[in-house]
Amino acid sequence: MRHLIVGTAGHIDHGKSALVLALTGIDPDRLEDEKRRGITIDLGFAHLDLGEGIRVGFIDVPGHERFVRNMLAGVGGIDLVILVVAADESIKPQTREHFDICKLLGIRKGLVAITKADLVDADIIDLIRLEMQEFVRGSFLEGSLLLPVSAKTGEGLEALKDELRRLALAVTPKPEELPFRLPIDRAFVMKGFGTVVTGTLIAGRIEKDSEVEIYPLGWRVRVRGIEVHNAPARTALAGQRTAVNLPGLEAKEISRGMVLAPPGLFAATARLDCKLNLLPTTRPLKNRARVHFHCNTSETIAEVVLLERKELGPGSSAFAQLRLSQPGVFMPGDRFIIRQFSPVTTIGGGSVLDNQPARHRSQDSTVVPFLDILEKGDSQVRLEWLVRQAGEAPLSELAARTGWLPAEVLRLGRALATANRLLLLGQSPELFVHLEHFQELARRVIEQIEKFHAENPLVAGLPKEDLRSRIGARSSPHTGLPSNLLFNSLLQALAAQGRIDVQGETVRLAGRSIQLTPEEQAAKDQISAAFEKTGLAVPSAPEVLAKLRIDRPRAERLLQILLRENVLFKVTGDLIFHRSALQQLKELLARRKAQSNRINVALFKEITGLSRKYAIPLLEYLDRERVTRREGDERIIL
Ligand SMILES: Nc1nc2c(ncn2[C@@H]2O[C@H](COP(=O)(O)OP(=O)(O)OP(=O)(O)O)[C@@H](O)[C@H]2O)c(=O)[nH]1
Ligand SMILES: [Mg+2]
Repeated sequence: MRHLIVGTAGHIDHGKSALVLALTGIDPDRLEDEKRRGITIDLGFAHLDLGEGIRVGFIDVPGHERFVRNMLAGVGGIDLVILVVAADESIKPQTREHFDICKLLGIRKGLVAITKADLVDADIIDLIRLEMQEFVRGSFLEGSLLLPVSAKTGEGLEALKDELRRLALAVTPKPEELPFRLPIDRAFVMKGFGTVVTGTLIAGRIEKDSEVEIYPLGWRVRVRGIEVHNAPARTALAGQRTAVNLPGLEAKEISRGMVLAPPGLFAATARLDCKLNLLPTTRPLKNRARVHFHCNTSETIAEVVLLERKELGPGSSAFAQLRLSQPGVFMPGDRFIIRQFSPVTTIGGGSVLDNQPARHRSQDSTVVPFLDILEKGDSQVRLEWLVRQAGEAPLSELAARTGWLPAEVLRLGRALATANRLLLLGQSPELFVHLEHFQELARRVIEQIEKFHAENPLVAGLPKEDLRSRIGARSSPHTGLPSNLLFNSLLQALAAQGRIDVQGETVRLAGRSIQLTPEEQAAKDQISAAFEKTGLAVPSAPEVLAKLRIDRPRAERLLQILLRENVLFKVTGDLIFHRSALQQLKELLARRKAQSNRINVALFKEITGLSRKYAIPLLEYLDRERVTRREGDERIIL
């Protein structure tokens, strides 16, 4: 089965709706107002089985100049256009505007229907034919069929169906292998069913009973029912006109322009980097101009920030950033239209390149080359550059930025990892790290540790967290601090290469020991000896240090080294003992144990000759060391 969407286009009253009715038997004008006034106001829908496994959904658009915005909500999803021109009127303003829109949206195929053929003579038809040939020259419709038809007599209708059948086979089907996306064009309440939303499924497939999210509302809900072309279905496929029944929601809160997509996969954005094309017939577009922005079924105001120049001339193209007044879900490759703020006329369009760009600084020379790659590169190259620009990016972020299934992002990521462009760290969710970013961070880690050692010769190493903020501080604005996962992988890799040592929370260059000058070594020995000499009866550490002829900050650092080397032990606060003193104490207790394994504070003071001030902290130290164990007022010697 092939599913595709055919749209009408053309000036008001040129017979678009009458043609759809004549082809399908379904009147696309469904509103009471439309029937009464005899014009189309909003989008109309019909469908037709063309045989040979081809099902066509029709989107009939209004031709009235005031309703171009409604036309734009429908035309985004179409694969083929029937450009309608009335034989008795020929080309009119909305013939031009609708056709411009079709060109800007990148519609690739279609035909010209010369309607109301029953109203004019054959030589007039020939004249219109010539005019239309000229009109479509150089466009996607050049060389396509120009067919006189009449909704009244049925002339040309079979030939038109034949041509649609032929074109249908040439159309690239909408991608079923992407996450589903249904830009909503209508939301209403159906008696007995609740809320129903409709739209053209532009990608993927929606299953009955699956969970969906309404973006940007963030509402998640289970699909109770699906209809495709007014018939119940279990699954809706890309390219089908789809109605989805969503129970328990307020239809009022859901509006045209919102998007149904897999829960949590995408993110609504209010900033887009794009390639912008201006129509040849417009005035130049100034930097920071405000325009109406139309993409898929959504519409909002946008500020255009030109990234390459101050002004965009008629008929030219450039990269630009659009700042939207309302966020929406847009994916790279989505086509859009811009219309002048006032008076409202179509002035250009383009395609989305990046749906999560930064606010670029004007002197940032990396922006244009980056967008160039997003515009021209294949999937793999684009993915590599998205990761390169971010430095590191989780899988979920890349799925939201590309519009691909996470499995596809992972597949391409693995290929890039094999080609030594990326590293994939962690598992479910995977973290993508560009190899150049990893190498640059590794270089900075070494650089920062070296710098630290140079500035702090008497300190063994620096805490991990310090190091992380030091290497992150000069990181690019996109990345900030490296994530824990990336940072730990960096340390692991560098340790495995034998370049650094990681001990607990401290990092240092491999093989690095503290380098002391002979003078420092002598001072260190002096401190050690001072503590050794005083044995158990030590005064507080500051008092010991005060007696030495070493300046205080340096003495403190040397003391730290002695503590780290386990020459000295800190029992509490300022109470520090030499290793040998504590050894003697343990031996004393061992001898005591030969008589009795119980001891109390008084006895301890007696056998050690210590005052209470030292006895209590030392006993607590011995408890911690499991030399003794407290039991009530006594201690057991273990
Ligand atoms: N004689 C004749 N009249 C036609 C034909 N097709 C449409 N008409 C008449 O032209 C008028 C406009 O037709 P519609 O189909 O409503 O035109 P439209 O292009 O859909 O107009 P909008 O949707 O408002 O842009 C109606 O009165 C139709 O009856 C035709 O083939 N022959
Ligand atoms: Mg109509």
